[in-house]
Amino acid sequence: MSYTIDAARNIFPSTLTADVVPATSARFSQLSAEDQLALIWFAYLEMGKSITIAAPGAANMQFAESTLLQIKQSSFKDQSQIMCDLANRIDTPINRTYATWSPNIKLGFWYRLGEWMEQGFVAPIPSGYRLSANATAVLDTIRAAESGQQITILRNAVVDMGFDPNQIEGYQRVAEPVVVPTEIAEREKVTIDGVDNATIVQYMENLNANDFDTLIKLFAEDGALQPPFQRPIVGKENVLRFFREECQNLKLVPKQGVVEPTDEGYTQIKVTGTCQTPWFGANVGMNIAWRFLLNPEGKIFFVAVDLLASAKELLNLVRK
Ligand code: ECH
Ligand code: GLY
Ligand code: GLY
Repeated sequence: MSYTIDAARNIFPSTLTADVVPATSARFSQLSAEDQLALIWFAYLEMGKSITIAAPGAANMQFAESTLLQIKQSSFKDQSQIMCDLANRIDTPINRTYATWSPNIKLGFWYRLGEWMEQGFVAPIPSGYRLSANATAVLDTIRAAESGQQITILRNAVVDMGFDPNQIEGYQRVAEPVVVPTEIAEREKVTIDGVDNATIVQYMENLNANDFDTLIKLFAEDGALQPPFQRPIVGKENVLRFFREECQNLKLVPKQGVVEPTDEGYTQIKVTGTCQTPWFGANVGMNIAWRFLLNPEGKIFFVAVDLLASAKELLNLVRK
């Protein structure tokens, strides 16, 4: 008997994740499209006072350019309709295009629409728009969350818009091109208190260097990666595609961890630290745990990445 992915998901069960994120995303999805758009607008404006968002790179924008132009050339009434349609996730040509985009292209698209709303090229949220009581409550919950949790809720909202890709037959995924990995000489060395396991250190260093082809060699053939609040992505090929599409230019800052031998020659390792996204850089350090299960050959059979409930959880390295 060896581990199953389902069993692996339960290693280090005392890890406390930020449940406020899925709970708030679920409440958000119940709101009307008008409330959703207005709520994000208000949240985005407020957050913008304390954290700066980086402009999307040209690589992210090129795929959205023609859709953006089409929207810019529409009437205010049509623009409002297009944005509501996105939130309502109905079947429209724009929603089908949107569904094919990687998260970063979707975020870049909304970044540009937000700029155009400010500049008067795209229909604004009606001045004096009053959020419903439910929407106000959701906004209050977001206000009270840590910045890493706030940006995760915003990202979820953007990723979930548009038509459901599972309902589009044989669609082509669209993602920005993969950048060249950082030169070996320029790579930052990672040190983790309590963990000198070479696979774990190389995982961090290769991900930070965008060296996904080397990174994927650390995984077992049937290995899996579970991003925060998602189902595991199973199998080397799928994990590599995820790295290429969604993991460029992240900065992982692991700080401490524990290594423990477990059943049948497997090793479980928990590491905590922070992670930065290229959108916010050092402005937002998300508190993260990595829960690894290495197989007897030392390959990654499973790794869960968790967004932690609070900074206090960084110190929770116990097994039970
Ligand atoms: C406006 C109003 C109308 C509606 C909308 C608007 C625009 C909103 C905009 C929002 C922009 C939001 C952004 C959010 C970015 C969030 C990024 C996050 C990244 C998290 C990454 C993590 C990585 C973890 C991982 C690690 C691994 O080891 C393996 C890989 C991986 C206002 C117009 C919508 C513009 C830019 C949360 C945690 C550590 C699992 C990836
Ligand atoms: N500015 C962040 C990105 O384009 O990914
Ligand atoms: N999930 C990686 C990112 O959007 O930055």
